[in-house]
Amino acid sequence: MKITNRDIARLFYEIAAYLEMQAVPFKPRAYEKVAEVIENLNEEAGLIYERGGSKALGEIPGVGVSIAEKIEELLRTGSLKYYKELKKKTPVDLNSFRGIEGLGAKSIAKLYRALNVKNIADLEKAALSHKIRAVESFGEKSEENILKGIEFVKKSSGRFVLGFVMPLVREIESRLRGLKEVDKIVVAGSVRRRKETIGDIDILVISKKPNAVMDFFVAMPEVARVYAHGETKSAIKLNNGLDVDLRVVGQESYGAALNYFTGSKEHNVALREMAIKRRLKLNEYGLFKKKSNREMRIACKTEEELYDALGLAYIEPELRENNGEIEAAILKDANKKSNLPKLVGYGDLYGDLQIQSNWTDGANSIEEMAKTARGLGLEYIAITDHTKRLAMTHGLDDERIKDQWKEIDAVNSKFKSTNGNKKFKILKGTECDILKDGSLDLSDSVLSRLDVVGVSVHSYFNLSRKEQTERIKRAMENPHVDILFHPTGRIIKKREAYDIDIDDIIRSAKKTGTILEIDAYPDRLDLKDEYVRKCVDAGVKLTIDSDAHSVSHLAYIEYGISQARRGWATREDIVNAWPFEKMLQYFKR
Ligand code: DGT
Ligand code: CA
Ligand code: CA
Ligand code: ZN
Repeated sequence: MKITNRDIARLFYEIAAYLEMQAVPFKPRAYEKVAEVIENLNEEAGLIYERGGSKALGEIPGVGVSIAEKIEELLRTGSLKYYKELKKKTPVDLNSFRGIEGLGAKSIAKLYRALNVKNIADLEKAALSHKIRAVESFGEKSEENILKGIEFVKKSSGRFVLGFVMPLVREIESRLRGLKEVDKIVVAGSVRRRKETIGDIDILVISKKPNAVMDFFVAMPEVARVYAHGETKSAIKLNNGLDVDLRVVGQESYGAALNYFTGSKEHNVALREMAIKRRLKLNEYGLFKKKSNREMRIACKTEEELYDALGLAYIEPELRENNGEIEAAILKDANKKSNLPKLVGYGDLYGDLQIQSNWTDGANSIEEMAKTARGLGLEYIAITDHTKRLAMTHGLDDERIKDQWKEIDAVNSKFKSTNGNKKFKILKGTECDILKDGSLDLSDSVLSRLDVVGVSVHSYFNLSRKEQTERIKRAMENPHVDILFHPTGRIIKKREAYDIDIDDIIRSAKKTGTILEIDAYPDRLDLKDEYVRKCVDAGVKLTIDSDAHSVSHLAYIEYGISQARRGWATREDIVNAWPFEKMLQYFKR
């Protein structure tokens, strides 16, 4: 992760706003001034630091020792403790307001102090009741603009990255599961289909006492707004802006309701048409057959029964997009088999092949990463720190990476002695930068001594399609290169993929035996599902890696598995779902 002057400035503006909310005197203005200076520097602070260390940073006008230290911490670690602590102490999440045009951190601080506005829902309420125009330096016009901004955010960027909101989803789910009135609960909708981003959360509950469940639901502490509070259906908005729908159904229609509310809409429509062809009727209440003039419910307490009644094998939620899964699920008479793939499972991975340590921009040591990975049930990890081209991260060169090997050897030998029968291994790897011309940022002789070589693009995102594709192909042609990491470079809701000919890349991966990565980091999920499926069809092998920069990120690997499943990948397609020796043999020699 490269820290730019813009990143630094934005963080300092936020610090100023948080200090302002806490009514700290003078300091907010000081931070704002520094932010302005950094924003307008002619040279990247990262380069200044490279050249002259924190002393050179201190020579920037307005930057004292303490600020220089903060910039240094940011450049070196990618984050800032002081900022995190401030953020924790303040009940306002500035990030949640991002996207509302013209409403900067400073304005939010003002609205918080004047009107106790803590989130977008509060903001909308204040604007609708015309309280904002009364606040100093705001007017009718700004009130209108705020409402327009909220509308825009709702429409365009109202979707949430699944992996980032999943902890909250699970928290709400387990709270509801704990109620004695709840017999069964499932989170359906796009969450169950494990889409990259979700529009809202759809929860389905079976209960004989729905009122108690609903009363609890609408009174949860995170609720910012209640849209509906009924016996079978309630809907709320959480204070982070995310909507939650809750439905309560009876046991008899559980399978049909779960199927309906899981979607996708396109999958549902296609299923309903299949039902009609079989002279059946399918809706959220059940599957029905007309007999004389009565409608009879066909057994569908579970989804399995429902699919079976339609002549289909059970379809995993990740496949339900009407992209051919229904055709593939048709049961062939004799043996009741279908053409659906057996998807790679959530517990199928043996290791993780992209992990950063504190040798570069990771937060934790090699040993800490390894221990956490082992705790998650993995048998190996590869340490793949950045290389020197990524100066901001203190990328490794030919010499420093050799020093790193000594540490890996030392930690590996500890694992042997302390871990008795169950072996755990750290592989020597790299996330080697692909330079502009497709050459690599480490020498061939170093690359040849690594256990696993990953390569990736971190610069020149704007090359023409032809140049970018050729550049990456050239890197894949290097005989030491095993994996192309995060192949398209997109960051969900932040950055478009760079322009490449993906079919050409996949052909070249096939030809050179290069593995393509599914980067599991929640806002990367790169490759996307459609491309995963292209690889599966082409016989190009994949790896699923966390791209962890701290121990807490290692668990993100789950979202990569979802992505693989949505791309129809089986265990055969994923090299780190193979036994270790088989995977090693597949790497280029
Ligand atoms: P999202 O929330 O935008 O990420 O996507 P979903 O798929 O969760 O969509 P949502 O929340 O609007 O609806 C939840 C499920 O309810 C959806 O997956 C399928 C079902 N559903 C909603 N509207 C319709 C509809 O008009 N027709 C049919 N057949 N099903 C629908
Ligand atoms: Ca939904
Ligand atoms: Ca919904
Ligand atoms: Zn990277």
